[in-house]
Amino acid sequence: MKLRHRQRGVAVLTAMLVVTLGTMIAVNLMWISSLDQRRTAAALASEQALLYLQGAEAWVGDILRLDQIESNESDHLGEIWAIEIAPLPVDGGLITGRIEDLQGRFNLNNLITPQGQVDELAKRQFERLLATLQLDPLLAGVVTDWLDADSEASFPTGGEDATYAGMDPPYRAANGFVTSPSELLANAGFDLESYRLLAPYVAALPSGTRLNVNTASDVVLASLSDDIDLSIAAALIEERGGANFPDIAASFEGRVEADMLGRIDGVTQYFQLTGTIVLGTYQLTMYSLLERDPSGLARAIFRSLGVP
Ligand SMILES: [Ca+2]
Ligand SMILES: [Ca+2]
Repeated sequence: MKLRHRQRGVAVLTAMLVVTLGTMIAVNLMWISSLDQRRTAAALASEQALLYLQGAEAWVGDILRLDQIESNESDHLGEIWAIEIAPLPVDGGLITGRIEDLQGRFNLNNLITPQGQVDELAKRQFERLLATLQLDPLLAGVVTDWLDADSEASFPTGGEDATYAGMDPPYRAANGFVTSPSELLANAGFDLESYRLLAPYVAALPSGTRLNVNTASDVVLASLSDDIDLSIAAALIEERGGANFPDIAASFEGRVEADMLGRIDGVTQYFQLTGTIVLGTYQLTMYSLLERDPSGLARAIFRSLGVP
């Protein structure tokens, strides 16, 4: 009688254990499958978003090609590419975007010539740009060191391996051209605040580009010469109106050094598309650096997600 009672107790316990184990396995399976579902949905959304943004990029390439065919003699802010793209509804979401002329900014890689030498004229221009923004002009030496091949620090302020070896964690100077202005954040003397101040006025393009004065802002125009302050730059922008300078040489001769005159222009080869897509709860921003050739063909030579 006692034995049978004990056996029944064991049987009940075993049954409870089986039920508990079964429930645990079922819950676990449900959790895994719902995670899988979420993961699949996110992967699908991210792939879909990328495809949509690449579609937008092709569409923008077409806008730039048509502009080249219709008006290859100048590029300015009154042209159709410069107009903010109206939000574009797509299946399940919305795309927004804008095209910017990156040659209206100071090209950081111009600090070094394509042959690898420090370009003193560009360095002085960068010093003026920093000064206009009330940043330390000596940061120009730091950025030049980041780009130049050697490891000899600029005088009086520079930044080479010796500087960065002391950082936590330690790293080394790139000693090569930058692909994104955000690399400045790794440069000694830059913090998020100074970077954010400078970022709208700089670009990372192949070395040797000219500045498009038709699209340059007052801060960038003021970097061209000690004789152009912000108020003269504002007057120059007034002069070009919503379009281009009819005669760039006439507007800038006497205001900038002869060498600098050869570095300004009214046309653009490099544009940046900033495209953002929202698909349900998923959002993605892609930055495309577009290079337009003389025939008008624009292709992406660099793309980045999240950070330009
Ligand atoms: Ca044009
Ligand atoms: Ca260096």
